[in-house]
Order: sequence, then structure tokens, then C-alpha cells
Amino acid sequence: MDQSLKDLALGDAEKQWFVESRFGLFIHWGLYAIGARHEWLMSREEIAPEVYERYFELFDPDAYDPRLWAKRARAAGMKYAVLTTKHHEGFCLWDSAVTDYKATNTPSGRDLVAEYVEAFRAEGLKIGFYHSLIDWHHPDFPIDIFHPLRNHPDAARLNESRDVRRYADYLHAQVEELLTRYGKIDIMWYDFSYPGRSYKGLAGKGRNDWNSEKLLATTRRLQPGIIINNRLDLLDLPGFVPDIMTPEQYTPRVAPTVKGEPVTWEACHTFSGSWGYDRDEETWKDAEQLIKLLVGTVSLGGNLLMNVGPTARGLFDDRAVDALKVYEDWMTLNGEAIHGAGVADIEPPRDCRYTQKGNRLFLHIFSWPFRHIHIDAMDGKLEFARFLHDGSEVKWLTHSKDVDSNVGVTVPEGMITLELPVKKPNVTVP
Ligand code: FUL
Repeated sequence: MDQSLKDLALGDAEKQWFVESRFGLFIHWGLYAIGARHEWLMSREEIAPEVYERYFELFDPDAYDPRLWAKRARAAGMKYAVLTTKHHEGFCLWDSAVTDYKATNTPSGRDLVAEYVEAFRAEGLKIGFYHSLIDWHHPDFPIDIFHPLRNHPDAARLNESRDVRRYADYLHAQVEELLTRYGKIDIMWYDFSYPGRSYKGLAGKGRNDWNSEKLLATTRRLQPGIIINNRLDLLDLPGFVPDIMTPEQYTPRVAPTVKGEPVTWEACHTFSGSWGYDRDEETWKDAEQLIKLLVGTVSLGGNLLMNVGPTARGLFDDRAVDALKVYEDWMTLNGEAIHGAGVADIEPPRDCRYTQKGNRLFLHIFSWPFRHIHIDAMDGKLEFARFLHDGSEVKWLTHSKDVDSNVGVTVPEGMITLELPVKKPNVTVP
């Protein structure tokens, strides 16, 4: 590979703020909020672009106030956000000069990205842009296996006149706009390339179609410190390691590696089963799942990017507000065990997780262990034990006749986090 491309990846120092943040807000917002049945509805229901445009005519989020979104994110302990500037449907949330298919041309008439950047920055959050490489509205985007027109009787003929190079020019121009108009941007979250998957061999060679190498170079040139995710699909280039890996809708059982090396990573998840607002979707995660997801991710050294799909009017619906409130309540008391914390190199007791920050070791007890918890591995290493939520001392037993173990603490019922200052930290927080 071109040596200079390999050098485009960020070093650890430049990613430190990201790793220490540990928790961010993903926002999927577009015309699909009106359909309110998943952000892929255009593809799933094979809705032709000119039919889908009906939503464009109706888009008017009168209640959009990103300051409120940013306040909720900050209260939940989130340190950064990533907004869909354009999802696969092709609708642009900013005032792009190279298309008419943009928010400023809808009844709303607002540059939604500009307002988002200003509001989240004002709350002290770092700014991320999600940007889809896929575009089902653009007339030159190949009619491939995901495209809404894939079963159109004239798909093959329509595809012949499509020139993916024109689409690539459009894509690159839009990325330039996003990275030059809004000041310092902290994260570029591309989504997604799929080499080898094409519509009956007619078109779509994946990343080469839109020149991912050049996109990477342009992104780095325009925003030198920006974190660029892995979805440009450049992993097959020898020696290249993306700034972050982004496991989706699952938390790995062990920390991910790339080419045998540990890598910075961020798991992204939804509160329910959809990224875009899905009114009738009912698989909402409960409080326990939400906390376990966050703790479990950080205990493995990853970040959690948790998603909200705002409504067509620009609001977080009640279920999303409740879910954020779960995080707010928990993070207010336990955020110390998340921000700046990471892997502890010790095997946790059953149904528990550790996170560690310097010599502060946090034991997250997921289920009540019937009065005592035995943590033999820490025998002789602890200075003190206390609950994190109230700072109160926890009775600490060693060689006790009451406990058939060397070391044990008495804990109350419920999910709880203990802080265990250790004498000699034996891990380095990544
Ligand atoms: C996927 C997309 O297809 C989903 O709609 C969503 O944006 C998710 C984060 O990435 O690849």
C-alpha cells in the first residue's frame, strides 16, 4: 500500500479524548422519521425515489431544538454525538450546494446540521458526522442488491446510463462541504462500503466505486485530528488500521483486534430495534440491559454509541427520553467508573465486571450474590472498599469465619458498583 495512506491513521494521543469519553449519542434522523418504520423502509418496501419524495414535501420538524437534545445527552453522561448528515435515502440535512434534495428546500427551510453543531458544541460535546456512502436517491447510484429499484422491470437498462463516477464526484463534494463549513469536526462516521456485492454483476464494485482511499485522504487533509471509522472498508490494505472499529448491535465477547493488534473500538446500539424513529417497534431495552451494555462495553475497553431516532417533528419520543433518563440517573452516581476508565486485567467474580482508572478499581455487581461477594483475586491488594453511589464504606472481610473465602464484602440487593482503591494498579488504562 501507499505508505502515505497508512500514515493517515491517528495515533493514540490524538484519540485519547475519544477513549476517555466512553459514551456518545448516535442520532439517526431523516425523511424516514415520517415513515416511522425503520430507516431502511425505502429499500425494504422498494419505494421508488419519486414516490419517496412525498416525505420531502412534508418534512417540517417544527419542534426541532437541538439544544434540548444536547442537554439530554450531556445529562446522560455522553461526551460526544454523531448525527446522520445523510443516510442511505439520500436526503441531506444541511444546505448542500450540489443538490436540491436538502432540508433547506423542505417546508422546514433550516440547515439542521448547522444548528446541531452549534447546540452540541455549546453543551461541551464533541461533534461527529455520520455520512452514508450509499444513496438511493441519486440518479447515478448503481441499482444494486439493496437499491429500491432492484426489481424494477427496467433495472438493467436504467443501470446502463448510471455512471458511478458522477456519483463519486457528488459524494466527495459533499464531504468537502461538511468538513469545511462547520469548524472543527471530531468524528467522521462513514457507512458503508460493500465490495463484491453488486446487482447481478451490473454495477457496484464497492469502495473503488467511490474511491475510499481518496475520501480517507481528503477527510484527513481537511480535518487533521478527526477520528475516521472503519466503514470505508480499507482493511485489506496491508498495514492499514482504521482509527476505530465499529461493531454494530453487538458487544464483542473479547476486545476486537485488527491484524493481530488491539484497536480502538466503539460498539453502536439502538434503544429499540431500529435506528430511525420506528413508532410501532416494541423491543425497547430495559434499564438493566442499558446499564449492562454500557458497563460491559467499557469493561472490555470499548466505547458505547447509543442511538436515538428523533420523530418527524424533531423530538425524542418518551421512550427514548426514559432510556436516556436511566443513563442520567446511573451516570450521575457512577460516571466515575465509566469516564476515563477501561479494562482491568483481573478476572471478575461471576456475573460481575471490572472497570479501572489508575488505582481505582470498580467492581460492577450485576446480580445480588446473596449477602457476600468473594473476590479472592484481590486478597492483600485492596486499601479500602466502598460503594461508588454514596461513597460509604463497605465491610471488608478477610479470613473471616463467616465467609468461606479469603476476601469478601457484604453487598445490598440490586445492581451496584463498588469502588476498590488498589495498592498497586497492575493495569494501564488504555
Ligand atoms: C448500518 C446502516 O445500514 C443502518 O441503517 C445504521 O445506520 C447503522 C448504524 O449502520 O450499516
